[in-house]
Amino acid sequence: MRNFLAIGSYDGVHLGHRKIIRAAVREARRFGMKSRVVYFPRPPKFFFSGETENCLITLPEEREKLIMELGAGTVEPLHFDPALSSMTADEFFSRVILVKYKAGGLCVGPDFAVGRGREGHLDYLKCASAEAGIAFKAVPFARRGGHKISSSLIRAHLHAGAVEEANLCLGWDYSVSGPVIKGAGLGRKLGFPTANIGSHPAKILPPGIFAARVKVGHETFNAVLNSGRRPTVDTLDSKMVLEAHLLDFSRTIYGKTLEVSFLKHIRPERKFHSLDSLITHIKSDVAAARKFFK
Ligand code: RBF
Ligand code: MG
Repeated sequence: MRNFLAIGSYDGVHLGHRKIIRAAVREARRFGMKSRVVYFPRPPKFFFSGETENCLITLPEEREKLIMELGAGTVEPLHFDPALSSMTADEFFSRVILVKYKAGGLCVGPDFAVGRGREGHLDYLKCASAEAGIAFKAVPFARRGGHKISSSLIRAHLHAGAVEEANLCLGWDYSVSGPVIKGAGLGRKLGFPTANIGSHPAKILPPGIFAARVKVGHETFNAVLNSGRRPTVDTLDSKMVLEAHLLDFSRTIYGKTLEVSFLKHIRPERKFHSLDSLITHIKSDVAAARKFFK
């Protein structure tokens, strides 16, 4: 069976990506083909810039799960490497799209391009598809507030701590997962024990204090998050950490995996003059989170 192929980086699987993938699923059905989604685990942009940390909206496994939830027949990674990056648009089209993925149809977003230096844009892909006798569908940008939704826009929102705006562009609540790792126990001494989450270094950690939903196994808890460098207790140049204080929760959960969904930005992190002042602010953060969840 031939495939209706959707190909892109799809980092974030945002509202624009969702339109593309749903279109591929729909077109595949219409033509009696299989919908096949191929994605670049490391977006070519980061292959070229060399960035590896604090830059992804979604890890590959998160992307695959979100894509499969949209009804894709299959999803598979294509590793963008020097060989791939040096192909011409013609080589990429014939070797990858036609031969490797046996495309009977192709569906892409408006900013997708193939070949070295991104030489083959939409017009190229449209012509190449017509010549090869396969179907072609270009899906326009999803928009919000006059802006084209893109992974870059969402990354900028996340880097600024603007998670509500990011979530509206994503169509799902931005989340970070990881095991609970042992902290110094200072949170407990302050009266606000936190689960420190060992998140993957490639994931973006939005900076600030947030109201969040935390999943532990099949249970979900309301929480307040600190995602920052703890300047009050640590040196200013210390690493970003993600810690969650779960509301109305008193168990220990070391070793368990948590999934934290960022829901509302409460305030930026600050350096306080005293621990008392930090505690006062954490109390009002907890109150703000409770109010959000009410
Ligand atoms: N640490 C800071 O240095 N500045 C802050 O503004 C700050 N805000 C926090 C808000 C909340 C809701 C929580 C749970 C923690 C916050 N922390 C802050 C981190 C705090 O210093 C940390 O939890 C303890 O040091 C234990 O790791
Ligand atoms: Mg802690």
